Amino acid sequence: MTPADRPLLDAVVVGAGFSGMYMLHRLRSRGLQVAGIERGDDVGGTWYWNRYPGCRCDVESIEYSYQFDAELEQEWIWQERYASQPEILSYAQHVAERFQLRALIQFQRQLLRAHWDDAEQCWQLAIAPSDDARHPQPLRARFLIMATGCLSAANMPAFEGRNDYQGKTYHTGAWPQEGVDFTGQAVGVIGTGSSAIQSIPHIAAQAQSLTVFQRTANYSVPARNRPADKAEVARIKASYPSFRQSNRQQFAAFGAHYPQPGGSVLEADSQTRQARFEAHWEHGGFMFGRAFNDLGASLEANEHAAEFVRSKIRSIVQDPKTAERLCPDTVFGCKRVCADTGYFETYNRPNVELVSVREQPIERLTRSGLIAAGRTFELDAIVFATGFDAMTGSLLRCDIRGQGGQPLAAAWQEGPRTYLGLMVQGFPNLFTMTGPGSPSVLANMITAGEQHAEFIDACIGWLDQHSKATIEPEPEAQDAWVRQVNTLANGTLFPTCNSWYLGANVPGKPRVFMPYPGFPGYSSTLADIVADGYRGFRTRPASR
Ligand code: NA7
Repeated sequence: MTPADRPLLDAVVVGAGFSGMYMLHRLRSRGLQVAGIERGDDVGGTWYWNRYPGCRCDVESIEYSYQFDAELEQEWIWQERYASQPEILSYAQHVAERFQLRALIQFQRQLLRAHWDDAEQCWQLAIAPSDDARHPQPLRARFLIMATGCLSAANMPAFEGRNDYQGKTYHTGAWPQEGVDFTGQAVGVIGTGSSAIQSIPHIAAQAQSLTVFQRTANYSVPARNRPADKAEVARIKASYPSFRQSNRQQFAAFGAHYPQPGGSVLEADSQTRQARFEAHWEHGGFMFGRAFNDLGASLEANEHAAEFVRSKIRSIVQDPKTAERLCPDTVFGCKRVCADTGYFETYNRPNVELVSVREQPIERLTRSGLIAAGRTFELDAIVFATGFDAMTGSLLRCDIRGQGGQPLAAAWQEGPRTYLGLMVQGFPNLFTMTGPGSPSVLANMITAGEQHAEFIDACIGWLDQHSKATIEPEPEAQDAWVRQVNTLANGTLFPTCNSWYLGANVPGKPRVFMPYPGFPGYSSTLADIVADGYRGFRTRPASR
């Protein structure tokens, strides 16, 4: 088959999580020929893969849902304050059925290659079964839309002896569908990020023994999960549009109904300070960081929140040495704060041990366990709760080449460079949903995905209306955008520690702050750019 004979679609959407599903829905509604490509055997994205015990969203269920369809919004009833992974996956499946999306999606398929064909003004794609890259199928599309998620490329540290280990290994982000029974086993968990903090209490309750290998202590606030409050849900649903509208004015596009920030912690007396922190701790969830309005702005202010959490850890964890090891010394909130259920309490169990691998890292895996902190551990199973090659990992694992055959990996050698987190100069008609340089992980992800789907849909409509075949950023607009994201990030405390926001969790990854801080400002920028005829973008008419 010559390239010109290959089927030409209007768009291929890679990934059938919340962003990809809505993107397909929008483009099909516009009458375009679209196809979805999905690695898994069903929809759900993040919520399809992360099936580890205890997995749940840290954004409240009443907020973490689509808002594009009023009937859908009203008919779906969330069971808990924070939805569990199975419930969110059911919701994704419900949406796929309700809007008949599955027919558009090729499941268990991966995008291997995407090469821009300047003569044909389209993307030449190679699609293969998820588990077999040997016999890819060709496909062509005018637009390539990557909805591959920000936290979907697992980070597996390259420990020496990785292949020697004979026990079972699991990554929290690729958990077996059938679940795992740890009964009677000696289990090791590597990592103390959100996935570890959620799963550890469950694994500890089942396993014979649990050893947690911690490199960096993490802040966590009780989630205070509970059954959904029916009266509160009814009240919010009765005025859902205005609830959504007020959320869109929030820094992270959610949290309008949480207690609003108090004044400056530095100006509060010690009694007010303590009372306010206590109230927010009792309220639960990572909106604890809103107890005062300057916790994210000044190190001195931040230290008050940090010390409050440390005092809580010391009061919960009975063994003083373990408690000290669990006390973080980083800036509160520079890594995403975790919301837990019984995490610190788990260290009071006799079958749980915390091992610090900060000074003496994990040396190697052995046939029957691992060596760390100068000790040998015998383990039946090792859980890698080691996170993700965030934001860029899922884009760079495909061989994407733009104009002149330039690989995306080369264009991003010194860190991702985008315009609006949506497009990359030199890669025409490639859209990155919730890409680096957009609010993405610093926002309600479903809202951020919907915003991008609507932008991309309207943009394609505008191009067709104006008889344009291609669009990409102007180099100057992209440079200015990268500068703006950096300037905004440098005005916060986010860059002060080694987080995945900075790519600092993956050895060798350039240290660049990737998400755009501030959803409302971003929204008005998008609106202005559209109103200005897609300012900062370069378009070309059809070449023939
Ligand atoms: P995270 O938050 O990136 O956590 C990964 C954890 O794994 C973290 O504690 C890391 O320590 C640890 N880690 C990673 N590599 C190693 C090695 N080589 N040795 C020891 N420990 C290691 O990922 P999660 O899956 O928990 O959460 C991701 C997001 O999902 C979360 O923020 C929520 O938004 C939902 P480190 O801190 O880097 O020292």
